Amino acid sequence: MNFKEELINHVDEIEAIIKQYLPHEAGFQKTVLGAMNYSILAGGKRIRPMLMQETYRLFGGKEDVIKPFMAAIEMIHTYSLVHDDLPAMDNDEYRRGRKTTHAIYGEAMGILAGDGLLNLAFETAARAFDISIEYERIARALRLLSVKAGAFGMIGGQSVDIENDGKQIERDTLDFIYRLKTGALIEASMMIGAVLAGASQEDIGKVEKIAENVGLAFQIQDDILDVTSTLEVLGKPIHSDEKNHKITYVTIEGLDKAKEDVEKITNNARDLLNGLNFENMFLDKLIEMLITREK
Ligand code: GRG
Repeated sequence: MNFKEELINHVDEIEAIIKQYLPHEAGFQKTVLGAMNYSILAGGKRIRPMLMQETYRLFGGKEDVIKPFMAAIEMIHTYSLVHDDLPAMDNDEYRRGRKTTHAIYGEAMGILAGDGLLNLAFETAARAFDISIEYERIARALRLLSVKAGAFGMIGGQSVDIENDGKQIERDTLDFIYRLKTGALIEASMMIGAVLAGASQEDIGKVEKIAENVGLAFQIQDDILDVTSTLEVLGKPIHSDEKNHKITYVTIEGLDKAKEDVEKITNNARDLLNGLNFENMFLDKLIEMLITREK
């Protein structure tokens, strides 16, 4: 099996795990449950649960305890996208090639679907206590999930991003935004994998550093793709960063340096990964793929 086939199999496996934890669309609140399912089942690369599972495997993890956390991280990621697309934030009508949640269900239901997914994420992650008696590891993983998704993680990054919208920001502000807005959930994904597999404190610290690099490379690559792949709006091709008037790594450093830096940062992550006393070839290839991806 080549890497691409392996990747497809992994995504299929992850989709099946996520579906296991989704609500049935029944009862008086079936509209919000439908909106939650609509948003999480819209596709997506499932990179965060994949990084989590592969980091768990890297440190020898073989149990089902990782599964509720894999679903939970994708629920949190999805809620962040649903809220990011709202009129009060990016006001986007399309994502992943289909209508955004609020465009279908209305703004109020978009807010509630995001809130519903965030709460469901913690309810789901807490199910790990029914699967394993490694209570201390699970509690540490839950804490990581809350911190990295919260005001000292993704929400903090998004807030600084919103506050600086349309302003001429410097590299240090951009770095802060990227580290938190994009990086924090990637750090949570990989660190939770390590924690649940029982990795040492020293190795968990190394994983945080690897994930920080992966998150940064991933976001810069996203900026590059924004420039190199065009969107059609009203029949006219435009670049998505042009649409949002955003300052990005590419607008500050230029396209060539951005490409160079993605490669450097990714290689740094891979060197750190290969310096551990554990090996996971698939994880290494997955990280490499982040710089060659085209969406
Ligand atoms: C609203 C609290 C709150 C946070 C929003 C994730 C986010 C923070 C905003 C989305 C906008 C954006 C470009 C964020 C950077 C992270 C990023 C590249 C998200 C897209 O993740 P992918 O590419 O998406 O993994 P898929 O669709 O594949 O799941």
